[in-house]
Amino acid sequence: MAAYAPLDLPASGKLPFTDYSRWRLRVTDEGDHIWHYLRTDEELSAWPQSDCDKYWLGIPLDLPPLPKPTNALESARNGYRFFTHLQTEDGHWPGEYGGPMFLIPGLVIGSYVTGMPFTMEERLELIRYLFNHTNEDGGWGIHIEGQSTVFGTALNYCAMRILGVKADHPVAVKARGCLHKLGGATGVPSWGKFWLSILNVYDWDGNHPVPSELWLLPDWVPFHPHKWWIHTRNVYIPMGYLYGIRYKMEENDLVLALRQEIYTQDYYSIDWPAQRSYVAPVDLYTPHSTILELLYGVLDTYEQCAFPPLRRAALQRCYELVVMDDENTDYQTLGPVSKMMNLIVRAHVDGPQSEAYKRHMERRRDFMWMAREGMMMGGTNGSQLWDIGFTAQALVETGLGKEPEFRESVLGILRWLDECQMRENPKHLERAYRHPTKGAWPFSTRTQGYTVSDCTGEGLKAVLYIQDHVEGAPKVVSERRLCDAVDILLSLQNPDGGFASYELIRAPQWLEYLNPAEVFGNIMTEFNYPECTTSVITALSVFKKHNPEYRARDIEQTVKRAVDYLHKAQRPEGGWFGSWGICFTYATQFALESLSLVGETYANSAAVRRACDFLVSKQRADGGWGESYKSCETMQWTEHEKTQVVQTCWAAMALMYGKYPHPEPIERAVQLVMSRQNPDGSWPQEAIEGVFNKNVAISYPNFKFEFTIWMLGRAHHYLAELRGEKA
Ligand code: LAN
Repeated sequence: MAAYAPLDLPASGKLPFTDYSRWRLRVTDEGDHIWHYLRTDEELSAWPQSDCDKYWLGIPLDLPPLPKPTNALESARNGYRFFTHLQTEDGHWPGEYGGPMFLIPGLVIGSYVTGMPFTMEERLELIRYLFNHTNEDGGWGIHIEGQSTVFGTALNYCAMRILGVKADHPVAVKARGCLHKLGGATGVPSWGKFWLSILNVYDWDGNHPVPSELWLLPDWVPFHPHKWWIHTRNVYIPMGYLYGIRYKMEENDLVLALRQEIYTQDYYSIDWPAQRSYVAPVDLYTPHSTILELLYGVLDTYEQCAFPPLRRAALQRCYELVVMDDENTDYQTLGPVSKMMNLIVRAHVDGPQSEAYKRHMERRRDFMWMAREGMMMGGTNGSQLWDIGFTAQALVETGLGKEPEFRESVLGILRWLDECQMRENPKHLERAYRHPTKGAWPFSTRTQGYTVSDCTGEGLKAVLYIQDHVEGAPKVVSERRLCDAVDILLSLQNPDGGFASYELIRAPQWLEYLNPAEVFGNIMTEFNYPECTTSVITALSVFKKHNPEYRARDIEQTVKRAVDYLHKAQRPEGGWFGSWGICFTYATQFALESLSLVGETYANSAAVRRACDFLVSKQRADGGWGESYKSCETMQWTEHEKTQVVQTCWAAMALMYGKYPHPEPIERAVQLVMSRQNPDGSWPQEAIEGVFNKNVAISYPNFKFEFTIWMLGRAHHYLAELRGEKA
């Protein structure tokens, strides 16, 4: 394919492959992020590069140094001064959302097999990102900080080759060497087997079945796929379709070449059925259970004689579900993996002339983010609401939100929050097995449009904080809409009191034994999460102060049961395990925030005392905290080699929520965080902050502003109070 012709490239990705002064981020009315490359001088003079563009591209902002802070509040203020440079006109903070290293391959393979091109600049910078994220051994891991795996290396190798890197390029040679050392692509985990089969460089016979027929079962069946965790089922719907038709790219020179390059044996001599359950040991996080293996035995046999009318009906059903997700999200779909799989299904069924094809092609760009080290595929179409929610609360709680200097910024936040709340349920609700959305806030944008429990909680809190505490702020979000948000929150509580991520827990937890994706943990069902539960408890408590009448009894009971759940979820060592941020530090901060709102403190609660003592025991000699993403994998506290600013903030916030009576640990945390601040008010990027599915780390680069500002501002007042002074 000419659009993907091989390229002559530099030996490394150190220097940009494109002119970085030409990249611009356009924010659409819906809050989506689209990176453009300007080609003409007219365009360049009509559209100057903003500070936000420059920051994310790694171009120095050349801001003058700010007055050196003499206390924590001044440091927070300087931090916010810097942060306002990154706020866009519509009021929010764009940000990169990278980390996972299995998303570019989906983007590239999906585009390639459906004939969707990239611009030359996109190709070059995607390649450069891959170059810049190789490990020492030449391979890639499942995320940017992880050791090389077959999943990361086989898929990114193919992506790189499709994008135009020649087989004899030094980066390709080294990556191939690494892949071969790991045993070659036969041992790629099941999601990798799938992508390579789509590309026609892995035989479909090397895959266990992905039975689309499950969607024909009656809804009440305990393991019916509509009860699976929404990300898992939304991946397995298009996957089931594409497996069912054994979709594959036509053979071409590149396909034939890749078959020679990624294996350690002759492609045509591979025993494919023997590879179905084979996954390289470095990749294995959740090995198949015996029950799953037995089930696969049955399914492998069924597949030999799949009943054609049944298969057709099942495929039709999966196709309908794909279309409904496309229509509900304006072709963004729920996430980056389903995005590219749905795209292939629609390209196949609807064809390249269809509206669906064109919209899908356009919407790829919402996920493509330009960074200093090249172009990546984001974990979602951004973390817009999540970032703005924390920023709003940081501003109000520190008092910075009241300062005239930041007034415009705060009002911008409120405008954005107002726009972002969902006013309606999705077009396809019950038929698409969706939870209602009216009144909810999503993680990214209203168009993506999925309810998330804690995003609704943070969104609601952020609005209430600004509308009720910033003088003169217009009440743009009406009481009715605030109540709609409360209704959504109340609808999401599970019987044992906790809150999960997108929906109620719909399936029994034994379903986890059927987890077919060897690289993730806890993906089959929703689970309760202390983090999500906290956002809901705190939002409801804040709302209750604002409006003591609306569903007062429901709120009271919900909060009570949620707090009971939190108590039960505390670990014997004193912390809470975090599923979405790293790790015990993250979740313990949330849990203590909840407990503080129901009046539990170090003085009166054994749980809070245990938690604070646990955190204090982890404080380092330099005054900070540092926890590695490995804690999330192993579920045991694991120290990071370096102290981390963001985690220091979480730990110090936790101590303040718990009303920890001794000032020293908090003072030392403040010192550490202040000592790492740059003269322009910013903080440098440190280790990765977030996580999902236990095994994948994901970046939240705006956390280094949100939680620093929040913690420093709060600590200023807290420490003054402890010392009996007036802040
Ligand atoms: C996210 C990001 C945000 C996150 C929080 C709001 C922080 C959390 O409290 C609830 C769950 C949620 C919404 C979440 C779920 C899983 C996501 C969407 C992600 C971690 C971002 C990327 C990830 C998604 C599953 C990535 C695609 C990979 C697959 C395995 C399908």
